[in-house]
Amino acid sequence: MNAHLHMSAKVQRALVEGRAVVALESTIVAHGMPWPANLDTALEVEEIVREQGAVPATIAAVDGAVQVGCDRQTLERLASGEHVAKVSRRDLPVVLASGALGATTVSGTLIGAGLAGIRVFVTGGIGGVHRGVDQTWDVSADLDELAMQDVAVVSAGAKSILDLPKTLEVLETKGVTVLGFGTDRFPAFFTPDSGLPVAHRVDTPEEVARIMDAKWSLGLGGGLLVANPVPAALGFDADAATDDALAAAAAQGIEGKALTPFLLKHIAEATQGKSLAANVALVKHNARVGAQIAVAYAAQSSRIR
Ligand code: PSU
Ligand code: MN
Repeated sequence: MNAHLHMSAKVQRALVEGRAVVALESTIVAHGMPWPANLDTALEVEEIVREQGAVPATIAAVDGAVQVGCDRQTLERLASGEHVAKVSRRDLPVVLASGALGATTVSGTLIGAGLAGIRVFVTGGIGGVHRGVDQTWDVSADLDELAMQDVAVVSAGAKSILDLPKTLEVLETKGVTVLGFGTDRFPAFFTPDSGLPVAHRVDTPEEVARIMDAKWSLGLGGGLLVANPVPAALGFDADAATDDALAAAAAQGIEGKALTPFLLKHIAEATQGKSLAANVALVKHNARVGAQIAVAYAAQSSRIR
């Protein structure tokens, strides 16, 4: 194995034996949620994955390596640390060379999952094309990485702070297969329906597993986005709070990698924690569905082999 890639014993064994493994990101822990909800959620999400019969693998940059499968102590450091780097493809070499602790974004986590051979990855909501892109050129590296790695990402659509029509256009251009899980509509993170259609609908984990196999066995590399809506009871309209957060970010000159964490924090405060509760709920929901997809894909692969 490469000196810059470390797998936990549990994850390595599961992969060798062809059992279901689910990758989890660490930026949501370090920068996406406040302490201690972030640690509680990270631990509960891992437990949900186990309950469904899969092995969780939280990915981060630790001691100079991409760590695939974090222990509790590392999760605690990620959740409580003041100076944890936010790591996408661009940042990864620098953070690895310095040995600093880094939380991987969807893009950074996709790299780790791809290197380890993990085919399913659960997050909250992916990054995408930011509003006002004509001025800022701010397009998340998540979209490029989704196109490059052979991984199915389960997410509650893309974050509602984004320009969702443009985000879907870029996904189409890059050949990322977007599937509505139990829905014909693209979800918008805090709400189950963005008003935009998805090209393809699926209703079972087995269907997703068959689509994954069709894509990769043919050599059509790259990712899939399984868009899983937030449970309706917990979804809510965050439009007003989002507009407010965007105005505050513009007034304070917040941009680049600081923007997404700033907006999420601002919206959580403006909604008295309602958005945080929805965020926690949708990640857990994604973990359940993602683990079921990983189990279905592992079962299907063992039949094919
Ligand atoms: N999903 C969440 N909360 C988050 C994120 C996703 O529920 O905090 C993070 C992911 O790590 C994603 C990142 O990759 O936000 C996008 O950041 P940017 O827009 O700077 O690319
Ligand atoms: Mn950006």
